[in-house]
Amino acid sequence: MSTVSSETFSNILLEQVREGVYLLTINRPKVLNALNEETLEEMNQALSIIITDKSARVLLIKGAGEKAFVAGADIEHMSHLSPIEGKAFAEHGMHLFRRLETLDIPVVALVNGYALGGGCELAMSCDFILASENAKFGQPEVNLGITPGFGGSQRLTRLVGRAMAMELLVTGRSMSADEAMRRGLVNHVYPLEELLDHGLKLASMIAGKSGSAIQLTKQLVQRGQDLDLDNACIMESDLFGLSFSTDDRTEGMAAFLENRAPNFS
Ligand code: DAK
Repeated sequence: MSTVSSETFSNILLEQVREGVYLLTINRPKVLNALNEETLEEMNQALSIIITDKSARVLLIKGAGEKAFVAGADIEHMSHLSPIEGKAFAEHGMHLFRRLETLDIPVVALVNGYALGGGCELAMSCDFILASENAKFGQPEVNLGITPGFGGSQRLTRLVGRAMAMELLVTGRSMSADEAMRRGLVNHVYPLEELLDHGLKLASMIAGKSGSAIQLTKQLVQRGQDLDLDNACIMESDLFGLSFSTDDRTEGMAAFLENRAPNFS
């Protein structure tokens, strides 16, 4: 894989692997990529870099190594926190995950192994998930005597429904990649060694589409899901109208009428 540019941090790697395609790797394989305060901070910095790059089109997120995406919030780190520090840690993660969810570009999780607790919450903050066959998803916080703290109780419920979310949250059991796909949490499952290639192919396909249309579409899906249908459809009409003000709309329609591929700006 050739790289256009890369930024090295202590706990993550941020690479621009193709024009417009960023790959963020959580890089703490010795602790199965568990999230501590520094990792959250570095991910925040990485998002700031991506936001200022107007050519950014897609962000992929994976874990380093072959065993884990992210095995949760760092339990060693959390074991020393006071209740006030615990609240601050949860707020830090919540803010970061919400930033990911509302980023202007699609964010895709490549779940290459364990996605437990904060790892499952991170994956669920992405727009969708591709998983390897060895992936395992779960919210095992009940085993530690705590509740999910990075939005897991809310996003899991929205994604798999209340009854299944309750079962997973109160038992702490893990789901295989296949079960997660059946339950609507995962879009596709691939052999581990093929996961990144599939992620990159998908990212290239997205990067070739209209960036402005994708940005507006993400807003529609993200903001629309918490609205009633009437107001959501009004928002869709508004953003549909707004899309007619873009150069991409002029180019996309002209290309269709001239029977050629569009060249989006
Ligand atoms: N944190 C820290 N270290 C971890 C870790 C984690 N979450 N998961 C694994 N490790 C470390 C292990 O301690 C071990 O370190 P060494 O002993 O080698 O030094 C190394 O990674 C390899 O792990 P194992 O030896 O355990 O590997 P196995 O293959 O045997 O087992 C496993 C893999 C994923 C099943 C197991 O490691 C495991 O159960 N890990 C913990 C999974 C877990 O419970 N995750 C959820 C964490 S709770 C909140 C904010 C956030 C959250 C909650 C509240 N507020 C502040 C309110 C979120 C909570 C969570 O995410």
